[in-house]
Amino acid sequence: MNIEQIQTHPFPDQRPGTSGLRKKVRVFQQDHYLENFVQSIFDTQPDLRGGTLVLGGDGRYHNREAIQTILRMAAANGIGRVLVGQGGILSTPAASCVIRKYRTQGGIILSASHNPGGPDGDFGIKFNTANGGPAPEKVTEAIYRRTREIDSYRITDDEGIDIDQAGTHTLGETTVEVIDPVRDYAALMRELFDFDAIHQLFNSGLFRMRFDAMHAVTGPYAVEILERILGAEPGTVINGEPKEDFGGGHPDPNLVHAHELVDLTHGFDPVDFGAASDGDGDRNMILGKEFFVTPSDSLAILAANAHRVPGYRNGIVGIARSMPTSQAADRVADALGIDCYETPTGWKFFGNLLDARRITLCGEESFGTGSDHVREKDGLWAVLFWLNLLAILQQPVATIVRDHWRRYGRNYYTRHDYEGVDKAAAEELIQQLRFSLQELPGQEFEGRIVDYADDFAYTDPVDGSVSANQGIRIGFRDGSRIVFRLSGTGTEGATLRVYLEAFEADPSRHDLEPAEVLAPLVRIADRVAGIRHRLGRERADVIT
Ligand code: VG1
Ligand code: CO
Repeated sequence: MNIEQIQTHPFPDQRPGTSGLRKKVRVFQQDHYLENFVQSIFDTQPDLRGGTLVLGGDGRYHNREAIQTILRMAAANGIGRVLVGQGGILSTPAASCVIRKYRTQGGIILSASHNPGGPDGDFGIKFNTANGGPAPEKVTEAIYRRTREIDSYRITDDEGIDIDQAGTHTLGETTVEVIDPVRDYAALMRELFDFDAIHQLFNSGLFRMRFDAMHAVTGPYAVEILERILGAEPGTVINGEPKEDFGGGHPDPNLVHAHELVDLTHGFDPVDFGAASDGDGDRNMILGKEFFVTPSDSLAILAANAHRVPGYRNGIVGIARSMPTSQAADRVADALGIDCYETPTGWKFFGNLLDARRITLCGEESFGTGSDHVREKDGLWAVLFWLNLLAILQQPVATIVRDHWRRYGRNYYTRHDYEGVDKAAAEELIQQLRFSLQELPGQEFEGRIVDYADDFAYTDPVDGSVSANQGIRIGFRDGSRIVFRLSGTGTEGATLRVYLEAFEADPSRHDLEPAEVLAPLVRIADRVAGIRHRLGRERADVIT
């Protein structure tokens, strides 16, 4: 093995966004592009030298090539040992699990999550620290600064190794262990949930579910855990074979993109329970018979019922939700007498709270739910949590949710995404909103009076770090809210997200159409921000 020092030049656009560096595959295929970013990780993370690195991805197009490149660079940079998922596969939560279980110094996850894959699709890379979680901003900023000055990287001239056979290989001084991507994760799930109760539920003959893996990474995890271990009937997992282009689909588990699953919960002989996960396995969608559970409600319901599940039997110490997530979880925290934290969008902001044991559960409106069992959101975990509750409560999903609303009130919620809009126009829209913040409080719109308007800034209660400009919040006296922010995961133009929420305490008004209840807020959002006028769009592209 020879180590080569390759000359390179900085790329200006390698600042990680909400969740790692995401770009078009073609951008990553440029000479030196991936290598520069990986070398910048190694240069800024000295603990990896002589330590252990976890490596895997969601199996999308370019995953295998990238894995080989990173292995050769790891060997050239003195990484002691690499644990790589067989076939280059590790779901995001499984990678987090492996990083923690083997007390490694961190991991590299290759994924663009729910973004489409294939030669014309997206690719991504993310560094997770030794706690198993996405690197906090001070680490991603250090990596980014390094990418701005890098002039060479180190790589071996090896062929790479066979990542399809489990076992131990060596690359120069580096040990490469190809591991079963599912085993450690499945073992962790068994510790948290009552597998016997779920097994009985599947065997009762009275319960049917479908899990849509969307041709993405959770296929092998779901088949092993749901069908093989828990005894769900074969065929419970649909679209279970991971594909490099996700079968041409958009692996985003929501009502728009997972419509095949949605259809199975409707019409003639619907299934009792439907669930789906995204490209890298960290998101989840939960459906009952003709019933959709919003991710914000799901977090609140899991929190309210956590004591029923073995892994959380002793109760939860606190909850956190990202700022745009509905305030349903806050009401549960209130009732339990525990803290509820409001953090910026992105899982990296939960890490410190989890490490400091201030919270047990956390979630985001974007179909992300998780707990202190790993440091990523976890799609299958949420599905198993729901299955455990269904097995214990012996009630339909819809009944559980309606009971919850009766007790805590209902937070009607929706998100409107304006995708691929002109970047300058979207930034201008946010800027104008910022200018108008001072004048908004006290103003009345359609009978609602603005209580506060601000640009959300977060001070981490554990390390004191401050993250400003995290989204515009407009809160009304009746508890309703509008939030505006720009996406940090897109790869084309800009995406404006508008989050709308209205609280309803009266149970006789809990069965209204969310679109109807929230229509006035949609109009107010347009009036305040000038969406149609500034972006030239009549309506949102995706409503979830
Ligand atoms: C989106 C979601 C955010 C989530 C992030 C990563 O970010 O809104 O809640 O944490 O994706 O999820 P943004 O900046 O586009 O709004 V995943 O499953 O793409 O890793
Ligand atoms: Co994801």
